[in-house]
Amino acid sequence: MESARVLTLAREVGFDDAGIAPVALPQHEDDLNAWLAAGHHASMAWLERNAEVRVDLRARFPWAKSVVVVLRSYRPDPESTPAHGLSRFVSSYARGTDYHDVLTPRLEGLGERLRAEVPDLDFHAYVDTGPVLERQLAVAAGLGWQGNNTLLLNALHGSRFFLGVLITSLDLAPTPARVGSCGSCRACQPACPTGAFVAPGVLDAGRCISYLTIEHRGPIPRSIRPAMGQWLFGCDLCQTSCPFEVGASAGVAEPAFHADNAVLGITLPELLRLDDEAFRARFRRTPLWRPKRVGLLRNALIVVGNGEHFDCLPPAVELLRDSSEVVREAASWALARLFSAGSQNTRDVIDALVAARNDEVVDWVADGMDEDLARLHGV
Ligand code: B12
Ligand code: SF4
Ligand code: SF4
Repeated sequence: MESARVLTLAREVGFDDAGIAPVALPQHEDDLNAWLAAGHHASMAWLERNAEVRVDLRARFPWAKSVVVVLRSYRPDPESTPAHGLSRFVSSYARGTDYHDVLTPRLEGLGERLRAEVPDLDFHAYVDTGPVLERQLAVAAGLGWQGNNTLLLNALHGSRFFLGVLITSLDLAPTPARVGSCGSCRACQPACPTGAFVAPGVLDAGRCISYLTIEHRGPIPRSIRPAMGQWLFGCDLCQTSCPFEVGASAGVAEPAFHADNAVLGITLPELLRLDDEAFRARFRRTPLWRPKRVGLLRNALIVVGNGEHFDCLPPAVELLRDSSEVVREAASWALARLFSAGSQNTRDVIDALVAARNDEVVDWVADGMDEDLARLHGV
């Protein structure tokens, strides 16, 4: 089979672009190990596992001879993004159907189309979840270059697209590399509000809002919360600040990735009032399920504390007594940020916080509440 035929089929099944990469990337082994050794993967211990597979897929798939790398845009169609509800607080990649659910069956479908033409074909599809350096494979497949924001950039599509890899037993020639680079641009570096880039092209995931709001469990360090701004889930800033993203001309996302009003069409106070059952019913089959109720409410309370969301006062006070310590401490922080010392209504907030502080709370929650009470008292 010719590479060109594979790429035609990839477009036919619904990908915007595709290329062929080799199965081994030994040139990235040292950099990967250096990144892990520096602890830039924070609590994502799963990134330490299967290092040998990440740099050579034959360690898991001995029959592998080539990798078909595919790309599908999720750039939001402004017409489809409702201004109300939660969607303005959610990264553009996560406002619709979970991309794993959309793209994994599509990529497997591509494998079946190939098998129809090459009956003894072996293949395996990964979208995001495998021990694979997807962006490095995409560069090797000629789909673009790795930008200083660490993402794959493509002159036509910008960077707001998903990648997927189909590992195959087909002996295909890699697609020639495409020319492209960030040149002297560094716009994404200062655009990151939490200073997550330790150098251009090197991300400290532990400081990235995407990691903090989606992958991190437990309380988010207080020192970083103010910089997280109004992001409830994920963050777009190192992409929307990029000239290649702004100038991208191709690939409006498919309807499945448009903002889903049935999920996101609630207000912040309504989100804060969801109990476990209501949370499950609304978010179970969406990207926002990953941090679960505790993580998403923790994030929402940080949004509240960073904005003038005074309509969230009543549910935030109720959350001072939530069953989760993470939520209780975040509620305390949000209330102290909403009401600075001496502002109107501070009395009620102080009373609620003192009552919550008098409950039996673990040390780190008590420390946070003491700090918040001191703030409210102007000490
Ligand atoms: C873990 C992960 C994350 C982590 C870590 C991100 C990261 N940059 O690695 C977190 C949770 C933070 C994250 C966030 C996001 N992610 Co993510 N993520 C992944 C995942 C699962 C693995 C990535 C990985 O292997 N990282 C490991 C490190 C080692 O990779 P690296 O940054 O390229 O590291 C290299 C450099 O550090 C370099 N290096 C080391 N030392 C030095 C020194 C110098 C001087 C230089 C220049 C380089 C250098 O060498 C390393 C190895 O080559 C991939 C899917 C996959 N399987 O590949 C998706 C993936 C990368 N994510 C994706 C997306 C969409 C996002 C978000 C945009 C989501 C959002 N809007 O919130 C953000 C973007 C944040 C950002 N700027 O990266 C897409 C990216 C698509 C694209 N256009 O590139 C992917 C490919 C998922 C997919 N299938 O579509 N993600
Ligand atoms: S996603 Fe946001 S927090 Fe993470 S590196 Fe990009 S700009 Fe920084
Ligand atoms: S903003 Fe500039 S430096 Fe950053 S990824 Fe885009 S082109 Fe590269």
